[in-house]
Amino acid sequence: MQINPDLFTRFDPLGGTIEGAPQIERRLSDMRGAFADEDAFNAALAQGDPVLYTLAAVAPAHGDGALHYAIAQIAPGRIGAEYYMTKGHYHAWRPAAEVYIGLSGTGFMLLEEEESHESRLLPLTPNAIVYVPGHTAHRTINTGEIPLTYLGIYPAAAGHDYGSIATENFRKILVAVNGEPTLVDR
Ligand code: PAN
Ligand code: ZN
Repeated sequence: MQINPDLFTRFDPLGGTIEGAPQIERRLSDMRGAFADEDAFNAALAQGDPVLYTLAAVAPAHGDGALHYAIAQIAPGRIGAEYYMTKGHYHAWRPAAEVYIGLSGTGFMLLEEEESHESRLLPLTPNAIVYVPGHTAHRTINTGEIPLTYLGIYPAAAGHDYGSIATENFRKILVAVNGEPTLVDR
């Protein structure tokens, strides 16, 4: 049966897919400027252009008050010492909050409040729920050995502002120090 995810669908927490939702890919080449170690980024890109994460979004059109949601899956890996992660964004409509639910794998969410620049690092694992307040840049990071999969639910009106992250990146980076995820200044 062809599923129309407008009112009902099913997802695969290991595959990161949602029935009826198209899946988009973000490759290493889409991430220029995101990772702190530019030499490591260029060296990795010279070896190939792997998919770093996929995103399957459902965007029902139900007018004011509608919600959208997406399942993302980040591959395990690192660029230099920095773990594979998402581009990260603010919501274009800054007051829009988001709820993240961990489905499989092990990782973190890095939050950065726009005015204070205060950073928060919160675990994202199965059974974890992370609330992302409005006015807060958010990025997801896979620190594990297997894909990290999670669900995000956000107002349809939120929109994605990637430009602000592209011009001014997160102030903190999550790197492996003696094999342990460690938050340090960029
Ligand atoms: C998530 C993100 C997902 C991919 O659904 O879109 O984690 O990250 P980027 O959008 O930063 O590439 C979300 O926060 N939506 O608002
Ligand atoms: Zn978001």
